[in-house]
Amino acid sequence: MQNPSGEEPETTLSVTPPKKWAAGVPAVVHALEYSLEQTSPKKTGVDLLTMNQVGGIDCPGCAWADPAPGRRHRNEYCENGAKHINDEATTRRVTADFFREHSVSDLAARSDMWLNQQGRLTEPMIKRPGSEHYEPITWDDALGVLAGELKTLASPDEAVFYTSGRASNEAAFVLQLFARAFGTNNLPDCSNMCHESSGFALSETLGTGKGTVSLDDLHHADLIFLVGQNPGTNHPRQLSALEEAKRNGGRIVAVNPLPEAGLRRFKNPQKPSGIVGRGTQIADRFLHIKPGGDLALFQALNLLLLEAEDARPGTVLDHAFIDARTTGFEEFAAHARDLDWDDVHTATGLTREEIEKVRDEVLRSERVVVCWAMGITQHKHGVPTIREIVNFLMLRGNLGRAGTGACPVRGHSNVQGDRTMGIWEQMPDTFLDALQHEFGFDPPRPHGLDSVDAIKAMRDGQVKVFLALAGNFVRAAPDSEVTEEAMSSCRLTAHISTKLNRSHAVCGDTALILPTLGRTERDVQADGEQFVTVENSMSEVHTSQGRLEPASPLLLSEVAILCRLARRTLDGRTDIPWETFEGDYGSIRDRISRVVAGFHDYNARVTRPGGFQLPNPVNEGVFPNEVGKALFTRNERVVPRAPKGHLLLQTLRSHDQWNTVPYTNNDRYRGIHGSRHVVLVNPADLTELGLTQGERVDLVSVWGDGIERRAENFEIVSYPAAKGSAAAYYPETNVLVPLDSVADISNQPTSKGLVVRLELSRAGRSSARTRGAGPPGARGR
Ligand SMILES: Nc1nc2c(c(=O)[nH]1)N[C@H]1C(S)=C(S)[C@@H](COP(=O)(O)OP(=O)(O)OC[C@H]3O[C@@H](n4cnc5c(=O)[nH]c(N)nc54)[C@H](O)[C@@H]3O)O[C@H]1N2
Ligand SMILES: Nc1nc2c(c(=O)[nH]1)N[C@H]1C(S)=C(S)[C@@H](COP(=O)(O)OP(=O)(O)OC[C@H]3O[C@@H](n4cnc5c(=O)[nH]c(N)nc54)[C@H](O)[C@@H]3O)O[C@H]1N2
Ligand code: SF4
Ligand SMILES: [Mo]
Repeated sequence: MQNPSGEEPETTLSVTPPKKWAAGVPAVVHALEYSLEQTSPKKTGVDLLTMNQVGGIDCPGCAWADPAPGRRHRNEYCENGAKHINDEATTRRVTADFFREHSVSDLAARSDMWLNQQGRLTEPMIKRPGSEHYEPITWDDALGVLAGELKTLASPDEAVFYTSGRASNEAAFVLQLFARAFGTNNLPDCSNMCHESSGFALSETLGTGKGTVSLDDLHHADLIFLVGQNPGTNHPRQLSALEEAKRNGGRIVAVNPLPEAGLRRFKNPQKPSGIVGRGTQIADRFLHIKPGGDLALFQALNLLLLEAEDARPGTVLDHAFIDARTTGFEEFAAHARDLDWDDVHTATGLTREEIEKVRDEVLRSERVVVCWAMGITQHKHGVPTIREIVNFLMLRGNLGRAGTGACPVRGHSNVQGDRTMGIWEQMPDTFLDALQHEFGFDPPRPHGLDSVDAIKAMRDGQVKVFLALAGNFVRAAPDSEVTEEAMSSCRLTAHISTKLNRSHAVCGDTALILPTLGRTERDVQADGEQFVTVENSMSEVHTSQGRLEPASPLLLSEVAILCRLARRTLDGRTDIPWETFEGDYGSIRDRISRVVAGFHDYNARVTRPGGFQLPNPVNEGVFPNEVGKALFTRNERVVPRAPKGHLLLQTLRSHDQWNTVPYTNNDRYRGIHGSRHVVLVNPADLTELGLTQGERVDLVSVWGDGIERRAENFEIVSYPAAKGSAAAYYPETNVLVPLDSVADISNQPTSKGLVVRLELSRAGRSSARTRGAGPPGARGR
């Protein structure tokens, strides 16, 4: 499978029919294969048995919730969770010798997979200006260099502090506290590129940016919509919840341009029936929607509900809910009635009859939940689409009751918690007031830079220092070439990381690698062994405690690195007790309990089995938005179109990757093996475009700034993608996403719905090496 250096070169692509079911025995075998590849069997067993158990490690994978403590399986994890944890617990090591051997430009020429597979980072390293190599540095000196650079800035706003969603609540709270005490709100995060559209749409309409649904709600829903998400790959244990919902009589409507395996059948590997049986059918109804058609779909459904109410007054809409809890219904309804069914058909590719069948499902259902993820948020009109989903839920009072609600399915395991802790460039004044009251300094009030604006500011020379708490910014961000130039133009870039990635190689004049403990590892500080806390997609807050020996004795915890940096940088400018925080994370949680709403008695409540659930105002009938009521909205009509000869491209995840980190070149459920440089296109589109499966094409994105963005040398796979659409993997295709192509209102990059054309490849295939390496795998501009 892999050569000794860990690289898995791209081999000849082989394509098999997409799978009709997810999980089952192959999932278990596959997870085990990756585990054995990365760690010793003993270690694998130790980790996995404590994963998602009371007192154990929170899975570092996605943010899906755990069942109540008494209802957990002995193996409460999925294939991908097992892969993620073993990727962290790998026995491979990146040492000082490694950096002596590999220059920065050598590293920049390697593939994402190769970089990740070198193993865990083991000691702090510095690349000095003009040098081609990282060299070892002591922690003291490394933090001294970083603090020194921060102190020379003309303004605190010349620094940016990025967070990726694996960071714990404690680390996140300390980072935002440090940034604000330093004097800036420049706190971009991966959420800017993920669920930002959900946050904006939900805050405006409901007054909370979070989902309103618990696992129990899902289990007891009559009807669940899965819109724009691929649970079999990205939230595998969601399938167990869906299976339970179906056992309770629930039905499922899946809406997706791709017939994803996890939307079809689920063979639960934790049950005998999942091993020998046919598994559970997941979607009762599959809407093969065109990309970006969801706004039109929900507008059409809403019109059909209004018309059903006209036909049988008093039987369809929940007037009690609408009258008591909402505002704007009349204006919404007037707008909703003015709908052109031809446009709906063009936007969705669905017939009126198909949509009417879904309306009938809705009318038969007392309790409805809508789940969504990147297939919605990453479109230009992600915010209006989510607002329209909220309209849809409100019409029949599907909010705030058991078995109902809005479920934005979060990505990273603690991305929601990081936001709760204040990682956001736009935290409201109430939060900043509480910080001020607790810590006695004046937090800056102007909003800071989000991810897209941070890139622009770096590019334009306004930001000089970039510090990342986890993540891989240059690969996660859009317009790879612009982002790389922006990052390289910084005076200093520093990364608190567990594993090597491209952001260490494409770096500032001075660059620091600050290696840190992962979730799996024992974290011992002055006051003894520590645990951290996290919040899942359903607002449950609980502990996570690693048990493994750290990958290297030189690792510091995220909290320790940040506290030491804060002390060095702020020179006693505040009386924040950084040293106490570092020694005892309970002392951080004490402060959180006084600053963040819903966290009273944090230390006591979080150590109860299963932790505690944060209150959701919507479920208490309260809507803390500007109007104090749930808001019906009137949303524009959008018919996404690609000019003739073009397709709408989505960039998405394979089954074998964690965001910017591919584990293998396979995507088992979609039947893709041996290569990630593939583009999935509907056979009818291929005929129209005069192309055939197996041909090599460049993907060229069309954007009105005169710059050519090109991802080279992708092999065509004929695939049942919705007509007019194409799909290819992220991050190889990030080069195609223009920095200015963002979602309205949320400023989230449009990683879905890009207009592209396919040109027969100019480059041809030079060698397996160039395809596996040279990361963007692409050339632009
Ligand atoms: N194994 C694994 N798990 C992960 C991750 C990972 O990389 N690997 N990443 C984590 C993170 S950070 C996140 S945010 C989540 C992401 O979870 P997902 O949102 O499931 O991620 P994507 O791979 O982007 O898939 C988007 C899905 O939306 C569909 N889609 C695309 N465009 C449209 C559209 O216009 N309409 C509709 N209805 N559907 C559309 C796609 O076909 C695809 O099924 O996963 C998390 N979990
Ligand atoms: N084109 C396109 N672009 C996208 C997306 C897309 O669908 N299409 N999706 C977007 C989304 S939803 C997201 S969330 C972002 C993801 O963007 P990021 O969150 O920035 O990227 P990740 O790949 O999750 O980061 C992986 C790195 O995190 C570090 N790491 C892992 N675990 C830990 C830990 O415990 N502690 C620390 N300190 N470091 C750790 C490792 O060094 C690893 O290399 O990408 C976005 N970009
Ligand atoms: S569903 Fe998500 S949180 Fe659960 S085990 Fe799998 S990757 Fe981890
Ligand atoms: Mo995400």
